[in-house]
Amino acid sequence: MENILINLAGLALIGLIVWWFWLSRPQARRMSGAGPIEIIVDNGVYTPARIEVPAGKPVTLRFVRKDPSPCAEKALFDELGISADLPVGKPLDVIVMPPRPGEYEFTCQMRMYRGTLVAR
Ligand SMILES: [Cu+2]
Repeated sequence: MENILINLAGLALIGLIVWWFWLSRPQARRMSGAGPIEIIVDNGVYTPARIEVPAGKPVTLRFVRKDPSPCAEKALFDELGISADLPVGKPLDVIVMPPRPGEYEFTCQMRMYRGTLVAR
């Protein structure tokens, strides 16, 4: 009986790990109200990395860079023609305006940090 319980616990743990690594997708963060959307820059990821915004309206993204490595120093929005230098530990507001509905990528200069604006 005890062995079965241990096996069940093991299965549950495996299920959780599978869910965590393969099945859970980052939630798109929807813009709430008119305030800036904060994006944490740390450990090689933007958090959130997928952000829903309205198309054709200016949106303020507040980058908070915690990663001091040079890799994190720029935020580039190629399709929007925006290049921002992010100071370490000091929030920087970047105003973007995706012209049409669609997905707009933003990255660091080496394209290791990657995020997506989803304009609707
Ligand atoms: Cu980089």
